[in-house]
Amino acid sequence: MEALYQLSYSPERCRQDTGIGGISVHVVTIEQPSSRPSVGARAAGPLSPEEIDSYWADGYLFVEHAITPEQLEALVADFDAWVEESREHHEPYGDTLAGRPRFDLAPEHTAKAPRLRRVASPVEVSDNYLAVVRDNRALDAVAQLIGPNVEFNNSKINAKQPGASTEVKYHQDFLFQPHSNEDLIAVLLFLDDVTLENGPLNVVPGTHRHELFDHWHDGVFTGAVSPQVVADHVADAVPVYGPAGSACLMHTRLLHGSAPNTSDRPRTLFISEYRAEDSKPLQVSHLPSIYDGEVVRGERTNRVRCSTYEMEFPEVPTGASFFSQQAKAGADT
Ligand SMILES: O=C(O)CCC(=O)C(=O)O
Repeated sequence: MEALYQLSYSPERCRQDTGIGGISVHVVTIEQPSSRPSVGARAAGPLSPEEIDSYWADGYLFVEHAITPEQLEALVADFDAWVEESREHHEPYGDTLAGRPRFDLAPEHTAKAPRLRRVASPVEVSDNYLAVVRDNRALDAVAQLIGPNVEFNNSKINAKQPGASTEVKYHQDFLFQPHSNEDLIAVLLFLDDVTLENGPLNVVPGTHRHELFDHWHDGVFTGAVSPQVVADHVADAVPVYGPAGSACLMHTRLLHGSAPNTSDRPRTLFISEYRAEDSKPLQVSHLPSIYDGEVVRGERTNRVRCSTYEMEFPEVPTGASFFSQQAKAGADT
């Protein structure tokens, strides 16, 4: 299908003067565009114009059959082998480029009931994972949305074994990875059927067009928004679920989180992040990879494109994953 789709760019900017205790405070709200600026020809791909519009309006898109059945089978087989291997370990293990453990275990992990909750950069230890990040149908969709030139950024597996208490607190991915512009998309690929009970991703549609929320609280980078932000938005959250092999494409500014797995079925996501080739990282990666910056669609242009925003730089994690950062947020965020 031909999907050359030029979208117009008209950010609205409004300024309010607010009097607080006799002090005049200038609150600047930047309403982000609901569509991407036109930066050359869009790539052709699997998404219809309506799906493209829906992505830019809501900040996410659910896509079925994002990989082939053969790709799914290979990814699941490798992950099952890692879960078996984790039975022999009592604490996070393996090495990554960052010198942190590759395989992260939840506190309740035992040999009998393994709770492997995170594999950092599986592409470095599995040809099957590497082949999928380099070529899959969801990536074709990403190229339509932020391409034609697309770079791989990072990848990880987030797993919730049956009954796992693992919860992901509400956050925006961009607050972990400032770039020169915000054309970054996470592809959250379902390696299991995702249901309402096994800890689906919950997203708050439209929040990618609003502010960047602070993820620092009382001088601590918690990797999560404040309880007040959660209270303000949680009623609008929607779960994203569907059969294995589906994917959720998510804008880097979208507010999202996910709940513990209360079912007897696992919930495993393979999450790959991609960025427009002209979006340049402004800080060392929180999830370094030898494949970071590989052009996976289109070509290298040697250009940088900048958008306007303000945020505090994140803390680069020292633990096995961001779960240890989010643990600092307390139980109520
Ligand atoms: O594993 C999940 O449910 C959500 C993952 C997530 O929010 C993230 O990795 O940014």
